[in-house]
Amino acid sequence: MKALEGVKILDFTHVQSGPTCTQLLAWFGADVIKVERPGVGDATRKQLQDVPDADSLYFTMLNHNKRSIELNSKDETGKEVLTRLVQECDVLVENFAPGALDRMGFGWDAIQKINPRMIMASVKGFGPGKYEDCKVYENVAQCAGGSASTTGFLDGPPLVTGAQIGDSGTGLHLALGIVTALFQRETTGKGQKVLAAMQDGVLNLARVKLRDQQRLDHGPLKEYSQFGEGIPFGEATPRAGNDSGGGQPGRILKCKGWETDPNAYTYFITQAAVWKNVCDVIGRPEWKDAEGYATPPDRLDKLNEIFDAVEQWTMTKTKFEVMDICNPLNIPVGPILSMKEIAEDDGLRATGTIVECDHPERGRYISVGCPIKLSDSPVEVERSPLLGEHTEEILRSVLGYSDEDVARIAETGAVGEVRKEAAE
Ligand code: CAO
Repeated sequence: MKALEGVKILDFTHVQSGPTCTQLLAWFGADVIKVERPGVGDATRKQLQDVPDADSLYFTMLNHNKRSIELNSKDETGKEVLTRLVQECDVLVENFAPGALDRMGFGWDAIQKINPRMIMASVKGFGPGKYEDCKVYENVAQCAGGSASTTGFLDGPPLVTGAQIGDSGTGLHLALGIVTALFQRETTGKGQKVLAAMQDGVLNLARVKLRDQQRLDHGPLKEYSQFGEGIPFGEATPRAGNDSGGGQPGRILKCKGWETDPNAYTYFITQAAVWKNVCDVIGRPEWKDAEGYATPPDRLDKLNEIFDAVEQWTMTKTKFEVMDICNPLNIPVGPILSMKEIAEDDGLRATGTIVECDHPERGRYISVGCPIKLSDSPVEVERSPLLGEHTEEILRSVLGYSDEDVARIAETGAVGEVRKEAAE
């Protein structure tokens, strides 16, 4: 028994944000039926292809445990099938450009008429307002949501981050909205609209920077390195390099081998509670009680000097040795792990966070499994579907179409390849 067993998802998502959401729901046990344009499918199937003629990793890593049906939703017969799917499913998830679903004839009013219990969940770039009609991709959201302006170094341009907080981050927000709406439906018996705007999702994740924006009204942000460097603050939350986002100062510091290994670094936090341990470890015991160093506020204007001293020590150790020495002393540190190291990490493989899948076209590939672990709802990661792999199965087993119906529908070309097989 899986947590979402029995829940049927009509998955109209594509690219990254929507597919992240429906993949999570599939891992929690929902039956996710991915609707794709006949012969074309999700555009990511053919983007960043590394194996000729095989679905790309972009696609396979975002569409595990789903079934794929080819369906032209603009064709009359396609609309008939889609109407049946809306009747059968609990949730429709989509991340089309604004207005696309209405143009198809399946906007919120139409959906409610067909199935009042249906939850309609959407990712859009922006919420209602002046930008609501814009198409949006990951980095646009990072910029519009406040992340880019607060990422990077003070003397450099705004930066986007490698973590896909606009796409995958918004997918996560949407998934929470969907299960919440399903929970409310238990009481009301009604569906509802769920909207996760990418700008809102990014801002939610960048919340601490809006906190700092308001703190600026009351004086400089003393935990930012620029305070100790005597650089005045401007009107907006500045970029803070690798400064810690919280009240405990931290930095990325070089470790042994940094000259040749781009990831020989550690994150090191001089947490107030373990200041004395930090002083002992780095060989500066005199700082434990010295005037100007003993308390956290005293140290705020000396962060560069302190972290330079810590770095002199970390440069004599590998990033893993730093971890081995600091962890028993409760000093929070973290090695900068490369994607290669993560892919080979036994611990992540043991927990199912890194998995391997077999794919008929591309062979074996590594993927990220479900990052959320439920003790009573285990996850078995299955490969992504081929385009239209389950068209016939869905027409028959989910929608209950007879042989004659399948042949009739197939004949129109509205459902792709099954046409030939069923007509024969
Ligand atoms: N059958 C028939 N038509 C279909 C179909 C199907 N099964 N599936 C999609 N289509 C049609 C849509 O109806 C739409 O047609 P119209 O423009 O005539 O209404 C068309 O395909 C293209 O859809 P789209 O506009 O969503 O796709 P795009 O490539 O032009 O834009 C994107 C992509 C991501 C910019 C846009 O979908 C968007 O802004 N989505 C919302 C925000 C979002 O999720 N962005 C992140 C994506 S991940 O980086």
